[in-house]
Formats: sequence, structure tokens, C-alpha cells
Amino acid sequence: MKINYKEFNKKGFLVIKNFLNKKDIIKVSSELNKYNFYKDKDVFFERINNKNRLRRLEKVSNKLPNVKKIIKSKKLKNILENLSKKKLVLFKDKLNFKYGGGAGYNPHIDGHYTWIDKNGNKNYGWKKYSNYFLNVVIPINNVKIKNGCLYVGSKNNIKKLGNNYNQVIKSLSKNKSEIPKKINTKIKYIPIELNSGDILVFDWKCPHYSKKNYSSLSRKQIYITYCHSKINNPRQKYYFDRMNTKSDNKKLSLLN
Ligand SMILES: O=C(O)CCC(=O)C(=O)O
Ligand SMILES: [Fe+2]
Repeated sequence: MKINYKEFNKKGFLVIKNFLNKKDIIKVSSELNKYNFYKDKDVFFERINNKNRLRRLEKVSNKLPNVKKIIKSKKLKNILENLSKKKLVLFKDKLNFKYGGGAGYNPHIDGHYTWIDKNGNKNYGWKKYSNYFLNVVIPINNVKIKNGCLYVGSKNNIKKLGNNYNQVIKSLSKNKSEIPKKINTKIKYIPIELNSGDILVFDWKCPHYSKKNYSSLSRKQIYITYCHSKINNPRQKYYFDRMNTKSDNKKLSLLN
């Protein structure tokens, strides 16, 4: 398999076609069809045409063994560590649904927000856990422009928001953690259409968004975030902090 390292280094994102075995994706899909969402506290819904529809399932690797298998696979870990040239550990993982009519996500940069911890202290987004995060997107069905694919911009665009983490947060926070329109129009985004078996890898500094699902075909994508960790077991700490935050947890989970 030819991997375009140069492109990844330049843009911070890369699509790798046919990276995963389609059969393994089908296994995830059938596991998902059997899953009892209504007993799960890590599930979020959205209202579409006056009905509650699934929006997000968090900690998906704890729930679907076949997702865990993919995350644990040497093949995936190796490619990510070769691309980033860093040792990586799992940080978080979720499945985002987007049923027909489901809402999009406004342009944002993951992990850039402030939150209040259980002692009432202000904390800075994901920065507490690491300085480097890498996302992998795994589609569970074919994802096209019509059913609300992700749009991604190069990581260098983050400089339009500020020269360091705190400056970026300041520019974003004026706008509910979203990229202000004036800056966003200067960012070139690419639609990332993916078929079952393809993956998208993107650096946490890449701006991204997605549109509403204008089709009747649902869109299901798994987002796995790895980090180069400063601390032991950042995943456990992150979810613990999320549970105990004094900020609005619902809002925080929307901010990743
Ligand atoms: O699922 C999508 O379309 C985008 C989700 C996203 O960017 C996020 O959850 O941070
Ligand atoms: Fe995001």
C-alpha cells in the first residue's frame, strides 16, 4: 500500500483507500444493528421531524467488540505512528450518526475550548492531556456529499485563528467555539467522501465541518482520537473529567 507521507505532512490529513477489510466493517455494522441504545448512558439523540434519532454513541470501543478489534490492530496503530512519527495511545472514541435530515456540525477545531473542573478551576480543552492528537475516521456505510460527509481544511489554517493554543481559543470562544465566519471564508475545505474500508486520518489542528444530511441514506462514522500522552491513561482521565465537570456536560460533549 502506497502511503502519501508528503501530503499528510503538508496538509495534516490524508485519505487511505481500502485500508480496512470490508468484512470487518460489516461486522461492526451488524453489531451496531443489534445494540440496545436505550439502556446506554453514553448515547445522545437529536430531534428530526419530531422524532428522537440517534446522534452519537460515545466510548464505542467499550460497547462494540469489533470496534475494539480495529482500534487494537497493529496495522492501524503502525500507520498512525508512522504518519505522526510519535508514540500514540487511545484518547477517545465515538460513533456519529447522521440520519436523513440530521443536522451538520459548524466549522470548528477539535479540543480548543475551556472548561471548569470539579474543584471549580478553569482548564484548557484537550491540552491538559496532550499537545498532539490524531483522529481517524472510519465510515460504517458509504459517506458522500449528499449524506453529509466531513469537509476538512489543512492544519496550517489554524494560524488564521492565532499563533498559539490560547490565542486560538480566544478567537473561537467569541463564537461558541466555532470558527468565526469572517475567518472561515478564507479556509479552503475539501469534501471527504469515503467508502467502506477507506479511512481518513486528520491532525487535531485541521478545521472541519459537515452539512446536514440531505438524503434518506443514513451516515455513520466512527471517530477515534489518539494522542501522544504526557500522562498515564489519558482516556480514563478525559472521561472522568467530563463526568465531573462543572461546565455544562452536554455542551462539552458537543465540543468533543
Ligand atoms: O460527524 C461529523 O460530521 C463531524 C463531527 C465532528 O467534527 C466532531 O464531533 O467533532
Ligand atoms: Fe470535530
